[in-house]
Amino acid sequence: LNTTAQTGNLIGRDRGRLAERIVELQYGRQPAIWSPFGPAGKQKSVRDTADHLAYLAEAMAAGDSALFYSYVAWARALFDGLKLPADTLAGTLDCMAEVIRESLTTEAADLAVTFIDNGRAALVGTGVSATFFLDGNPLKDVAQGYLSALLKGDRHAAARLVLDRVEKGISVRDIYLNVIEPSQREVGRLWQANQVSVAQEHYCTAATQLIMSQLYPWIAASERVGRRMVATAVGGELHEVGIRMVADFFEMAGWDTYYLGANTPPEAVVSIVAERKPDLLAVSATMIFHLSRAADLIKRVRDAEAGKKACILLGGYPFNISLDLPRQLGADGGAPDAALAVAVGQKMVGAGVPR
Ligand code: B12
Repeated sequence: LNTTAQTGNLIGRDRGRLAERIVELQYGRQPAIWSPFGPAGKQKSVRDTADHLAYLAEAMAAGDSALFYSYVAWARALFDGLKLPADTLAGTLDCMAEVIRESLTTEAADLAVTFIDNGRAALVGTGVSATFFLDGNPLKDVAQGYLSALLKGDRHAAARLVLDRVEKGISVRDIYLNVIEPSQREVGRLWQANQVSVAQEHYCTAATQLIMSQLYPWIAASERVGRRMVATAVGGELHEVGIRMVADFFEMAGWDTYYLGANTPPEAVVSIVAERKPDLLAVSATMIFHLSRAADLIKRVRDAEAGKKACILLGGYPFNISLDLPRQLGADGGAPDAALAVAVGQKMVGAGVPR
């Protein structure tokens, strides 16, 4: 029996060996691209290829080829930024399909190659991703000013920009969704295009977290509604700004929130759910290769007594690519941003989602 999910799991488990073989094949085929990188470059290619396979495996495990398509689109923009020849990634996908055909049964390989071919479609077109500072954003100028201050290393100017607006009555919700979220996404895009350094991206994120803390006097002021929520990111996940925003939006809607931040071990989540008995558990995952951890966490929470009563929301980057994914992974639902997370959460808890 070869289901897509089983084949994905097989590829995920065997990705180290498959990656070695794929790189061997590709180095033989495209020596002009690869030989200048030497043995150290070859080791790095094996690691990168194992990463490609991890994304393929998770996309197959979730049964959604859009996840692999989006990853190939992302990798392509990254490779363009690094000025790697245009056919590099196409060559990797060809060798990947070939090695998978050599290694798996025809039936399983057909399933995997369908996903790979879907990914290949992301290599058509320009590959340049557009700015996150959109014209329809009412605070576009503030967002641009905020990021440009941070990229110059001036977090005080960035903080002042935001605090001035909040003092004049712009809501923290608007600052979060129209300034901080697009600015963080834009810095990611610029990093991917090789236009800002890893250090600059770290600085922007650290400064942003500091600035978010300065907004707490406006966040904690709302009337309580007698609902509890716990917010966390899955084990291994280092992205925490999004789930912190989600927790803050619930706080602003009057919920009592318990925010655990990034990289929380599943046992810790299970025990805090038992202790706090929340109405809702919000789980965040950004990296596609953490999707199976999200599914595992949800299962563990549901298997425990207190977890049966909590509604579970799942969100983050991959869930904005594939909207059915939260339910597929066992959650009660998802939402693409912090404002909608509250709307969905309130509805679910009010209605008591049947399971
Ligand atoms: C800052 C950052 C980091 C920091 C995070 C530090 C921290 N303390 O948070 C560090 C340096 C650790 C990091 C590491 C990595 N990162 Co990073 N990172 C980012 C960046 C630039 C910003 C993240 C952020 O703050 N976003 C802003 C928030 C507000 O948006 P959000 O997370 O989407 O959250 C909103 C919604 O998704 C939703 N939501 C989120 N959670 C939940 C939960 C629920 C329940 C619900 C309902 C909704 C919901 O609501 C939120 C608010 O509206 C993004 C770019 C991006 N597009 O986001 C890249 C990005 C996510 N990272 C990326 C990568 C590749 C990595 C690394 C693999 C890099 C590396 N080679 O090491 C590692 C992986 C680390 C790991 N194991 O987790 C890629 C992912 C690409 C992909 N195809 O998967 C991105 C997109 C950058 C890029 N453009 O290439 N990163």
